[in-house]
Amino acid sequence: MTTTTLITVAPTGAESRKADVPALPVTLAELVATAKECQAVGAGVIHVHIRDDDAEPTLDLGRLKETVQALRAGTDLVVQLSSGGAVTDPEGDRLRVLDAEPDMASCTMGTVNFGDGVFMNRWDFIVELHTRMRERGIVPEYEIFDLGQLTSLERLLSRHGPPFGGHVHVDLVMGVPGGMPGTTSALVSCLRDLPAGATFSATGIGRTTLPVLLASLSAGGHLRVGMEDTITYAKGQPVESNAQLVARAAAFARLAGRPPMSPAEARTFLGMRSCD
Ligand code: KMH
Ligand code: ZN
Repeated sequence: MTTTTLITVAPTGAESRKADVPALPVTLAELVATAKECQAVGAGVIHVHIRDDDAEPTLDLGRLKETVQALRAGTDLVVQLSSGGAVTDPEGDRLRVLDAEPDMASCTMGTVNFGDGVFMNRWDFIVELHTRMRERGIVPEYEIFDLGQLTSLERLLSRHGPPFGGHVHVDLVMGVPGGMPGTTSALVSCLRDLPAGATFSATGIGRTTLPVLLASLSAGGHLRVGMEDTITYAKGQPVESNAQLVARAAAFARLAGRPPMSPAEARTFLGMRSCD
């Protein structure tokens, strides 16, 4: 078990609407301001979805490049772009995300029902993402929405080799309607099937945020929090900011005796080349 905790902030996502969630960061200025606040209170990695001028999700390459540059200029955070996008995004656009040259990108390990939609991740598409990331020196975060996706990860690694940097880091995304539940027992079930030597973070969607956070910490795991995953801080209390969620996660991590990693420590932990 590491003596520190990796905290990833997922500030925006592709699902909530700005009109419904005014605190959601959707412009580049809002995103960079959020990133700075979150780094100050304990985040090491930022998982990024971006929006267009109408605050709708987009995978526009020019905007993605601008976003990566602005986050690098304004923070030390590890910049992880979402290759998942929105459930409506075509595979070609999702692969093109890598052209923005982030430090990391997400790589989801299978298809899953996603609320009323379907988050499609065909095997050949997964292999393509994994392979292109390695060719370009981008570290993947393998996103796991259901138990069987860990078996797919094992198959991917055994057939197509390790990721860039050699370290396997997994994010358990729990409590999506259609995926595994956000419970301690589901998290413990996943541990059995983690690839040897892999580390994991976990995030619980909606009301499963706190149970998953506590389960992950107690199991030696790391944390992802943010308004991509929950817009309610406590019952009847909307999230005020992403930093509020990161600060709470950092406080729990300190209580658990594993304080937050700095961004530099996160880079080493994830097997990344250092930023210069
Ligand atoms: N927005 C979801 C459909 C990822 O970022 O890689 C997919 C998602 C996963 O959020
Ligand atoms: Zn995402």
